[in-house]
Amino acid sequence: MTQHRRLILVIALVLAQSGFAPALLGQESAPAAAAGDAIQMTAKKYEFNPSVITVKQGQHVKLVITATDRDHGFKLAAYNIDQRLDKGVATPIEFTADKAGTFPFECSVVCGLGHHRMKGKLVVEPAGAASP
Ligand SMILES: [Cu+2]
Repeated sequence: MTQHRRLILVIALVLAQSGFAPALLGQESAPAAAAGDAIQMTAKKYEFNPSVITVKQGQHVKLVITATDRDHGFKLAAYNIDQRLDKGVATPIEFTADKAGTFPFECSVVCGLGHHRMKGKLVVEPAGAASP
């Protein structure tokens, strides 16, 4: 190995440690898209976590929900969403939050005695509201 190649290797290693590796090497992990980040959620008897989701009107929302203890469902009637959540599967649910307001969501797969109280809410802040 020539001195020159060794230098390039060292630079590559330094970049790799500072987080530039994926860009440098064109690797698999998708870069985090600032505005369009997925919101990770879990569902279990008898709650969603988080149970309150706040987004901005007009935002493209991507939820990724994993049911951890058994099958559940995610029903957000205001946005015509009713998605089954199979146990252990990270299930993506995407929509554009075009309506402002507070909208309830709930489990849509009967999962036990507490099923009816397995709920949460989506808060869509109106466009033009105070923002940083
Ligand atoms: Cu349920």
